[in-house]
Amino acid sequence: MALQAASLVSSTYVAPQEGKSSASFKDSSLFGVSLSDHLKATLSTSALRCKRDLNQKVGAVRAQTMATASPAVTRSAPEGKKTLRKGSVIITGASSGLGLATAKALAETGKWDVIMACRDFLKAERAAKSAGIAKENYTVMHLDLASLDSVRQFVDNFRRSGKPLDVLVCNAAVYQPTAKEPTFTAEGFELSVGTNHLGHFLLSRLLLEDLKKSDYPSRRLIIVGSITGNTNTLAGNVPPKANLGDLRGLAGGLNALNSSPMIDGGDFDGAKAYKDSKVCNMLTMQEFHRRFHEETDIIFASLYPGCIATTGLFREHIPLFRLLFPPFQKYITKGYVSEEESGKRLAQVVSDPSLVKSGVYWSWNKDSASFENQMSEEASDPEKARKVWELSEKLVGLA
Ligand code: LMG
Ligand code: NDP
Ligand code: PMR
Repeated sequence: MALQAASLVSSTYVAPQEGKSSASFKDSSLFGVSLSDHLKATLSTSALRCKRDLNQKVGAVRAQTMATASPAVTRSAPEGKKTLRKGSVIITGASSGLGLATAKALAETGKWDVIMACRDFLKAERAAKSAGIAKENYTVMHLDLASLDSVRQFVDNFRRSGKPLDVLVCNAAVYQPTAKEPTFTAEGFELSVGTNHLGHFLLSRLLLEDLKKSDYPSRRLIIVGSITGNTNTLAGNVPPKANLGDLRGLAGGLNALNSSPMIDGGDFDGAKAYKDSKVCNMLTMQEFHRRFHEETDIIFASLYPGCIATTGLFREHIPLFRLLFPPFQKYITKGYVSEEESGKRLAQVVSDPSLVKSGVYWSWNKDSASFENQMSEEASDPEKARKVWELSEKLVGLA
C-alpha cells in the first residue's frame, strides 16, 4: 500500500520543506481525525518515503520488503476510516528509573508496543509487572550494552521478531562515583563510556536501518543526555567537570593498557567518566542529525529529564549522599523531578506531535513545560562530534 501510494504521488511530488512532515504528523497523529487528514498523512508519509528511496537508491529487494510489511496507517472497514497501528519503541534500561517510568507512560496510552531492552531479564519482567504494565503492551528482550556481541545479538533477535522499529530510546546508563579503579566492558572499554556511549553508539547505528524501513509517520532516535555533562550550568560545574580534551584516551581504546581509561587521557575518575559519556551521547545525537536527518526525515533528539534523585543511578554512591541528595534537589536546587514525571517527559519526546524538531536537546521548566535548551560549548561542538563519531566507529568495529 505504501508503494502504491508512493507511486500515486511520485509524478507530482514536490520535496517538502523542512518541518512540513512534522506539521502533517501533527494533524494526523491523533485517532479519530477526518479521513482527509489521514489521507494527507498517508500521502505525506509515502511521499517522504519516495524522497528517501530516491536519495538512497534502494533496490528492488528493499521495495519488496516494504510492500509486505504491515503499513502504519490502515483502512478499517466499514466506515473506511484509517487508523494508525501501534507504534513500536525500544527503550534500553527499562528495568528501572526513567526507562521504566517511560515504558509505563507509553504503555498506558495503549498506542505503543514497548520493547524493554534490558540486561537482567527477570528484573525487567518483575519491574514491568509491579509497575502495572499490561502484558499486551510490552516485551522484554535481552540487551547488555557492556558487550558489543550482545548488542549485535539483540539487533538480530529484534529483527527476527518481525516487529517494526518506529522509535529507539537510548536510556540505559551506569554511574560509578565511588570507584577507585576502572572496570571494563567485555571488549575492554572503561565501563561508563563503554556502556553509556559505545554500546548505544553501535546499537543506534545498526538500528538506524530499521528506523529507515518504518513507515510510521514520525520516526525518532532519542539519546538521553544530562545537565551534569553541560558545563554551561551550575550543576555541570560541580567537580569533576566533563571534558573530552583532545580525545586521546578514546583514540587509544579506553582500556588502561596502552591508553588511559578516560576519554581525555587523564587519571580514572568514575564521576567524570559518566559526565564525559553524557557529552558523547549529546554529541552523537547531533552528529546523527547532521548526517541523516535530511536524507531520512528521522527525528534525532536528546533531553535532560530533570534531576530524578531517587533512581538506581546513585546505587553506588555513599549512603549519606543517597539520603541527602533527594531533599537537597527538592528543597534547595528545586531541580528534583519524580520518576513518574520524568517518564512523562521522555514519553513526550517519544510521541508528542509537537516535539518533532530534530537535533534538539529538550529540557523542562518548573511547570513541566518543555523548551529547547542550549548545550555547553563542548557538547555542541560539531568538530568534536565528528571526531567522537569516527573514533567510536573504529572502536565498535564499524570502520
Ligand atoms: C564527590 O563527592 C566525589 O568526591 C567525587 O569523586 C565524585 O564522585 C562526585 O559528582 C560526584 O562526588 C560528593 C560529595 C563530596 O558531595 C556531596 O556528597 C554533596 C552532596 C550534595 C548534597 C548535600 C546536601 C547538603 C544539604 C543538606 C540539606 C538537605 C536537606 C534539605 C532539607 C530541606 C529543608 C526544608 O563533597 C564535596 O564535594 C565537598 C563539598 C561539600 C559541600 C557540601 C555542602 C552542601 C551544601 C549545599 C549547597 C547549597 C547551599 C545552600 C545552603 C544549605 C543549607 C542547609
Ligand atoms: P537507573 O539506574 O534507574 O536506570 C538505568 C538503567 O540502565 C537500568 O535499567 C539498568 O539496568 C540499565 N543498564 C545499566 N547498565 C546496562 C547494561 N550494561 N546493559 C543494559 N542496561 C543497562 O538510572 P536512571 O533511570 O536515573 O537513568 C536513566 C537515564 O537517565 C540515564 O541515561 C541517565 O544518564 C539519565 N539521567 C538521569 C538523571 C537522574 O537524575 N537520575 C538525570 C539526567 C539524566 P539494571 O536495572 O539491570 O541495573
Ligand atoms: Mg548536582 C541547580 C542546581 C543543580 C542541579 C539541577 C543538579 C542536578 N545539581 C545541582 C547543584 C549541585 N549539585 C550543587 C550546588 C552541588 C554541590 C553540593 C551538587 C552536587 C552534586 C553531586 C555530588 N550533584 C550531583 C552529584 C552527583 O553525584 C550527581 C552526579 O553528578 O551524577 C553524575 C549529581 C547531580 N546533580 C544534578 C543531577 C541531575 C545529578 C545527577 C546526575 C546525572 O544524571 O547527570
